[in-house]
Amino acid sequence: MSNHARPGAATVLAALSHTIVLACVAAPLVVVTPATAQIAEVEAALPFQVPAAEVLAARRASLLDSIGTGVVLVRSADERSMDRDYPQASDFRQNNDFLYLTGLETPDSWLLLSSAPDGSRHERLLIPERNEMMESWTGRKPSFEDAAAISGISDVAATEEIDGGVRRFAFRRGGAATVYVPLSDRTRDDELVERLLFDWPLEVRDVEPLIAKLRLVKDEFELRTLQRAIDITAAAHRAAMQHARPGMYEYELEAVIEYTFRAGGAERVGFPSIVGSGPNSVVLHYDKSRRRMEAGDLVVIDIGAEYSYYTADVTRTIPVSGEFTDRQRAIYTLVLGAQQAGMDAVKPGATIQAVHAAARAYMKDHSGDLCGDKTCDAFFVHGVGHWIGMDVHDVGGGAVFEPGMVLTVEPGIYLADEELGVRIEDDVLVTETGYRLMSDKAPRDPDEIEALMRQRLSLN
Ligand SMILES: [Mn+2]
Repeated sequence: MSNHARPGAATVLAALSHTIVLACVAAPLVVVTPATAQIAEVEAALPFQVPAAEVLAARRASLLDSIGTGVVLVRSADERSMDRDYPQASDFRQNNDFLYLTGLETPDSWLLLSSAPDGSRHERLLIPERNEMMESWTGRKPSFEDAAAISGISDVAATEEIDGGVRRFAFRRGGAATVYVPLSDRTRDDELVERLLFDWPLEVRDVEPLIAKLRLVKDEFELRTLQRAIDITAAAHRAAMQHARPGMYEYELEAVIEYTFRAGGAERVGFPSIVGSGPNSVVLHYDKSRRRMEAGDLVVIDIGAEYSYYTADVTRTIPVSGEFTDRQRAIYTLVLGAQQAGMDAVKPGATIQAVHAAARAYMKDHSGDLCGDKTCDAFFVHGVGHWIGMDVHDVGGGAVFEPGMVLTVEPGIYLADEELGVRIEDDVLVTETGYRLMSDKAPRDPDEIEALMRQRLSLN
């Protein structure tokens, strides 16, 4: 608005007529009340969980075991600026490695660990001091005692001690010659890290691969938490199956899904929800959700709730009308078979490459003439899967499978000419003898999907 000018009559009229036009064109606002029954199946809703202090202590001990002698520095995420970055204070998300080792969601914090040549170890936590003036805006922040109780680290001091404190810590705790810090693209340019470390004669190494190795094999807390994220995501898929109908916009279906996430206790989405119908079903990372879905479309729904920092990643492809056409069902069944072949290859000692090869081989061998003069694997244009955990594409690289690792198995076929995309993605735990399907609460059999879609819930 310009200066303090009062709106003239013309402006008011224009605004009014705009409203009138909108009222004529827009459909009446539909209040969505989905999914309550689905959530009831995911037990009682539980809020955010952190591991017990003993679990966190065991993770830190494992990290020090893996370095032998040295000092570890891990920094928390920073608070984001409400003015500059994002309008919500609640948008803060802790650095995964920091949370994994401390259980703390405090910003502007440091974890210091040391392991001396004589075998002695020390742990220290630096967090911001409480500021009661600020707490009338932000709510209560953890005190040093609170942080000690959550993390199991008894030596807690103020963040300001990082300057100088790191050197004292390193030298006093056994004159460690090696310092391990996260050396990602982000931290490499970090002025503070540089000032603290690179102007003194110590060897600096990257700690991230060492923590990644630990995070790759999930402990009991992680499996429980991840299972819950997956159960919430499966509930959202069932809700989507019961609400999808021709004429609905993709964003309406996305709203049903994300409502279910939040109602189940998920803090946020693990990644932008993909709800791609018709022509969008062949776009792998379509996340605009703006199209009106029509009878005859398939819709690819690739979603993941994030619960207590663990992210599910489950994809279902469903017919908007509630019934697959023969053609859609034939492609769907081929993808499903390829997925099963991939999962059957999951066992200790195998690799993601082996799973990929098994899924692709099945698809090639069972294509018949479904994809014209090519075999359908020509239209399976991405990798078969990835680790999941605190990141949706979790750390760990190309490791050989061991019990406790969790990966996705997600073949797809994308026929752009027919606007026909099918992806089926499940979350699979490597066990002693093979695998366990963690996302089995989201139907993937085409008959089961159609049966659930027949139980349509009304949005009105
Ligand atoms: Mn995925």
